Amino acid sequence: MEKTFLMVKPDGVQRNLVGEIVNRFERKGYRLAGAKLMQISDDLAKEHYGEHKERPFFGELVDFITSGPVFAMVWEGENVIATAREMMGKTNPSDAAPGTIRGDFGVTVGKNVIHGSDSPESAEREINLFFETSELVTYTKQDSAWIY
Ligand code: DAT
Ligand code: MG
Repeated sequence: MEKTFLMVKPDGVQRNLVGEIVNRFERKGYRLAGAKLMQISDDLAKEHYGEHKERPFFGELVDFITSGPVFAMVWEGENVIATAREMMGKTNPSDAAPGTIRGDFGVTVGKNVIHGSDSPESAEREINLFFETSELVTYTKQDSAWIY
């Protein structure tokens, strides 16, 4: 089954949105495989956002993502990578549809509440960057027969 890496950013943690965000993916029918509250180091931030290192906002992005704890998660389910991105909404909350996480809770692109992997390659890279294999749990959920 497909896995993705999702993370409530420091603004989402400070604004008490961890439970709301977990609830959305839980109710959707995805399975939580791992989760932790953590402080991202400068090195990890630069590695995670490496694809943006030449962008003018890179410094601000690293400062922001290290500005407080984040809630890192791995979720599993059919087509979870693309669907989680849909549930998050567009990168800029002012373009994100109501009903999406960024559409409902964000205002500016610099503080857009949540991160999610954008492809199978980035999901694998980001899961390995943030989680040890031993931190991910494989188990059967009793509701899966009512979802699949
Ligand atoms: P996403 O988080 O939707 O995958 P991205 O990978 O293009 O978006 O950018 C990573 C983060 O960088 C994004 O969540 C917020 C920030 N960002 C993107 N474009 C920005 C911009 N023009 N100004 C400031 N921050 C920006
Ligand atoms: Mg991205």
